[in-house]
Amino acid sequence: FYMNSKDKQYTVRNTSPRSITHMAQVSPKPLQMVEDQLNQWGGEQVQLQNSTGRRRASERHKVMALDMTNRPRDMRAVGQFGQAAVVPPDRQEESWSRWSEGYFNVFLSEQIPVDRAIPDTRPPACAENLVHDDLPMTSVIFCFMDEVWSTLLRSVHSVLNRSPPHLLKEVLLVDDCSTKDYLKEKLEAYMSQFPKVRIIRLKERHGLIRARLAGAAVAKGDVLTFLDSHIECNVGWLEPLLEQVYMERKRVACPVIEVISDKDMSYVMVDNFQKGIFKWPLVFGWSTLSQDVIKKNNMNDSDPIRCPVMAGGLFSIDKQYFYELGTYDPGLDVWGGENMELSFKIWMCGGEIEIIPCSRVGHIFRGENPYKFPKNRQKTVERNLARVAEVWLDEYKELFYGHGYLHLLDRNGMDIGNLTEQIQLRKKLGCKSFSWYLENIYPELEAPIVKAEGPVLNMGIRKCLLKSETRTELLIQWMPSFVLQNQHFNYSWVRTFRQDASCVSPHKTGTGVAMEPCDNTKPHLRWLHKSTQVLTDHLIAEASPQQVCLEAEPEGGGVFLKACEAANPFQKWQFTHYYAQ
Ligand code: LR7
Ligand code: MN
Repeated sequence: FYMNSKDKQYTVRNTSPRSITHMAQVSPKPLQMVEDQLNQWGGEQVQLQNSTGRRRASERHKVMALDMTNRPRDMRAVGQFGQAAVVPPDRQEESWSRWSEGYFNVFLSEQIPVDRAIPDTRPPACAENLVHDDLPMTSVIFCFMDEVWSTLLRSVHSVLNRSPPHLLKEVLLVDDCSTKDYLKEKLEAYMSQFPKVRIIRLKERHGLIRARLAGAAVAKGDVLTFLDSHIECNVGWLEPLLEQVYMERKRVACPVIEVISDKDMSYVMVDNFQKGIFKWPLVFGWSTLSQDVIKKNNMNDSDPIRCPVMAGGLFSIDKQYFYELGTYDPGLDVWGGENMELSFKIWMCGGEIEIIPCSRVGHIFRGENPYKFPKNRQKTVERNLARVAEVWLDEYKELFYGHGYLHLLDRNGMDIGNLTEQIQLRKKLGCKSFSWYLENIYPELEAPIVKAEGPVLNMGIRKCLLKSETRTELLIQWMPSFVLQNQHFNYSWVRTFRQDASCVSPHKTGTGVAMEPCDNTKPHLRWLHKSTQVLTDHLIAEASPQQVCLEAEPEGGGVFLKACEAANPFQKWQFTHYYAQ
């Protein structure tokens, strides 16, 4: 499943043999060793990579990855070598008062050189990796909205300083209609010293999704590399990403995202063997590969890691492939969900996503968004996720809605926009189903849509529910020795209580219960059933004003609705099977 990609990765793709260069001679330095590093750099001369020189594979040249910051101008500068910076006692207040400008230590960020050195955190094995010397060029796209000046600059400098010039086509800065004066006035002047940097201004606020698309639309490189605007690219970050995309054009390559501390701006190395995953309701997270998986696949810490989903902010993708995939859904607004959308699209439509451990980029993780959402933040994210769920999740969208988003399903007042184009796109691309994705790409996620199923036993009368074949009413009958098909019900994440396409429904008037065609968007078809195998509970009609429960008639074989009573055994029902959640 996880590839040990040595063979695949470095065999030459075309028939004409290409020469191969050493990517980088890595000298891994744990963070504690920055002092040693400092001494070392003070002494021996380190040769910079001249990446344009072609080398034959037989030559075993030690080549340093390009790092223009490896002999920093000011070795003693605040935050130099990625070390923690300290706010002087008399500036504490100032530092706190500026926190909300970016929701990180903006004061310290300003003190730190825009081209500081950071520790080379690549795993030692990266030293053995080779890359082709005719990799495609990339356009690096930063979109930003009111980004802090010093971090935006440091992001750009880190790209310029640590990317081989022959691989960097341009740096595109897409201003998503920032309000800050410094971003309007000073940016052009500052960036004019770098011929590769271009600034694109959006006339209205679009959010990061459409802002990235605006960058992609004018990009001249063969590969698009998206980055957040508060990052620092580490030594040798670019070559391994481009190598992966080059070897397999449908492969999307992500760097390891390391941490730039929001408090002291130190560069913190992250653990190895992490992959991007999601939990319901489509919440991104990291998951560490188990020792079993690592052993079974004979993985070392420099091997690519296949990811069910990407974090979203940092990745390289073949430009043509990005357009073949139909880019992002342009109907996604401002922030959120686009990483899920693109991840599902990539995997389900024939591509793949990998984290490349030899590529490392630091990112400032912030507690809050430093910009306003034109509409409310929660509503925006919900709407984006609902679009993704409707287009990509098939029947599994019930799990998404069931985990706290039932109000979206009802669509009262919520307009998630037109999805025709996205649905057509999925068809046109001939993408696989979401159940294929779960089975093959994310098998660890247990995703049963039904929470409980089988014959439903009433604990008072000790008989099972039965759907009448001639009437719409539900009946109760003695439990037979074999299971009748019309005794088989299920209870799902969207809280429907159903048999095939018929759902249990309370009568509009009266206390009866009947079956009607299922429709997930109808709130009156929802029931609450909180139960495990041992603990039985009530089936509660959620829509009714006072809580009413399904109750079995001790005599007569009928069921009806009555005010809930905690201790009434005739109101307790148990399904035969419950699924772990
Ligand atoms: O309206 C906006 N316009 C923008 O241009 C809102 C944001 N942006 C810019 C913003 O300035 C920044 O450069 O878009 C970029 C991402 O915004 P962040 O930094 O506020 O997002 P984040 O880091 O909190 O969130 C992660 O999830 C987002 C979901 O939409 C995006 O995919 C981000 O790129 C993504 N960031 C990462 O993957 C970095 C690692 C985080 C993790 C895990
Ligand atoms: Mn970010």
